[in-house]
Amino acid sequence: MDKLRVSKSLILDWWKYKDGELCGELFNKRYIERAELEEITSDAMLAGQRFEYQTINSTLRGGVIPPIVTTSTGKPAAIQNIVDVQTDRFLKFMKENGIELVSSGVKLEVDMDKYILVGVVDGFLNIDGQLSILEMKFTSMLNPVGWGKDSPYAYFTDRLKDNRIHMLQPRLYVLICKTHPDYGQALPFYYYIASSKMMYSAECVEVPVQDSSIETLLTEIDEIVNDIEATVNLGLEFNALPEATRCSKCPAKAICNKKVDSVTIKRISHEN
Ligand code: SF4
Ligand SMILES: [Mn+2]
Repeated sequence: MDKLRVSKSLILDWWKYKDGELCGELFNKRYIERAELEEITSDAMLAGQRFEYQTINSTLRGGVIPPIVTTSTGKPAAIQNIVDVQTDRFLKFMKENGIELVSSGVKLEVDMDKYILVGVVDGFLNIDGQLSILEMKFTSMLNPVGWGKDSPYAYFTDRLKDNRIHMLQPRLYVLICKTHPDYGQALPFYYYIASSKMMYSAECVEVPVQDSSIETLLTEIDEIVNDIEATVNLGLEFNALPEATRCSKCPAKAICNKKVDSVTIKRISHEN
């Protein structure tokens, strides 16, 4: 097989697959066959893309500018108003703290011999002369109680089934910069998180990443790559989870021969 391209989403999807929450055939199509899949977007995702464009000039593939989010009648959607308010607050935050945006949407790849590490850094910042990594989030999960609580795979806490907080993205991106010849050092990592629900709620969080935690991540990635390669090299299949509702929303549905759309019979035992 070709060298695996190990990204944040590959790792997250692998965890979901191992937890029985992601169809193995989708994993196979996306990361092994690297097939062209449907793009499934929601208003929340479009708003997030537009937010990153208005704040740090991030464009879509091919330099396409994400349009403002509109309703079906073509008027700006309510969420676009939140994007605008949050954009002003971000620009004010940058100015007040003397932070400079150095670059945005930077694609990084590092050949690790056995696999390739890949990541797209939302932005590089200059904070008091220190180059730093910026990850932007526009999310409904920022709330006074703490965010990322609803999903075990939320990007901030990456709370795994064993309740471990993984912090995958900061660790992975710091690792990529450290091993990338253009950077060659562990850079500070910042999240800027803007709420997509409460227009005045936003925060900037620095996540310190120790060398030891990068070493642990490298070991974890090694194990994942070994597991995936063993499955492929032994000619085994990834466990598919065909089920009508799941398949109907699946980005691989047009090219998947395991897809089901019929009603199946389930047996429910109710007697002792
Ligand atoms: S269409 Fe169904 S079986 Fe095929 S990859 Fe998607 S979820 Fe899995
Ligand atoms: Mn982002």
